[in-house]
Amino acid sequence: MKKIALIFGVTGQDGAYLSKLLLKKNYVVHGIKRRSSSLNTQRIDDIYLDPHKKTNFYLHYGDLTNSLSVLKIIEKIKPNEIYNLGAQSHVGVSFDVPEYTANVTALGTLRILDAILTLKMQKKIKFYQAGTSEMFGASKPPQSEKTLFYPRSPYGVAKVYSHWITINYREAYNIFACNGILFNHESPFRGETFVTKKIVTGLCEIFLKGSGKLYLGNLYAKRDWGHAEDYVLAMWKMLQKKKPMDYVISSGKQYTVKYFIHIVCKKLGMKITWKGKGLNERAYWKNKIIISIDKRYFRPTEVTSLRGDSRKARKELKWKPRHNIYSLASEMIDEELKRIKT
Ligand code: NAP
Ligand code: G4F
Repeated sequence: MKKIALIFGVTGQDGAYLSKLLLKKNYVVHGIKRRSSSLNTQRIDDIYLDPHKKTNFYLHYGDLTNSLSVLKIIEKIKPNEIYNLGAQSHVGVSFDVPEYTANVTALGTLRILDAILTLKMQKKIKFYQAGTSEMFGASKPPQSEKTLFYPRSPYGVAKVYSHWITINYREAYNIFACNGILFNHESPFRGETFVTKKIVTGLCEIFLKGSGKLYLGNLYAKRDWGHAEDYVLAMWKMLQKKKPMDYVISSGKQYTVKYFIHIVCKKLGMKITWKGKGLNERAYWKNKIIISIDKRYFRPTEVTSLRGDSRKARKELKWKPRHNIYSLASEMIDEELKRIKT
């Protein structure tokens, strides 16, 4: 019998990579997509077939803000594994829509766990919760499973709720439920408003057109960036263990946003020079300003330094990333150049 997986957040970056991984592992994959006025399935269009034909990949409408829709889908699909990747996942935006972020990103998790319980499926279903390094916030690196949470955004706070409600349901009701605490991971599928993708897209367009301008916020925030393809494998590995546990997944390396710009410029062969400080800092290429600072991209409270200690996952899950920041940036640039040219 094929295993059945249900993915909340299937249309996002990780949802797309995870679906492809599970299909390769011979799962039947069901994904939940939100109703949207424009198409939101671009990342999975290549694996979605006409549902009237025989396929192992199905999409259903649903929404994490709607308990009954969550419950009915789980009852209908009867999955062996549920991956909760659904979230309002943008940290900056969470300051603009904190209540909505809490509803989806915190209570959405509770709705899934409660549905499993209500349906008495706690013995059948394994549950993965997409936790984040944003939960560490102001805590100093390196951050591990033992580091104190000190979130610095409504998004981070919502994820801390999800983390603890997952542990509580595991302990109270014996649900096989794991928290992955994943550090930043990127790919050509990354949403356009996250900083790596924004830099790659902006600089590739400027490079091809010979001019243009990119506006950014804090260039000195430090992040531990990995590749989404490596990170979804860790999610799956967590659910294959005998005992449910929580794991940090990270590269262990840390770079500034400015250094990421440097990597992209180097690969594109663009020689840039920096002038000015603070809000007046700017980058020049061929004597023209191509990067300026715009304070709208600063957050009211920032997470300045993230670097994960993933030794537990490397030992117990035998997980190791295949990519590094250079191969990641290179792949993102190649895909972006292809996209712009076509
Ligand atoms: P993403 O690209 O923003 O995808 C988020 C997914 O959640 C999308 O499919 C989105 O649907 C869906 N979603 C949003 N609101 C929903 C709702 N009300 N009901 C149902 N689905 C909803 O995020 P990602 O980068 O793939 O990340 C996956 C998960 O890991 C998220 O929970 C994120 O918070 C967490 N995480 C990400 C990182 C990272 O660096 N990427 C690190 C740690 C944790 P639409 O396509 O319709 O918007
Ligand atoms: O790319 P970012 O928006 O990612 P952030 O805030 O670290 O959050 C991402 O990673 C988390 C894991 O730690 C996930 F949980 C979360 O869902 C999301 O995927 O910003 C990275 C850094 C920040 O310090 C930000 O202030 O880049 C800085 N930055 C500078 N200029 C910018 C910009 N961020 C964005 N989005 N846009 C800018 O123009």
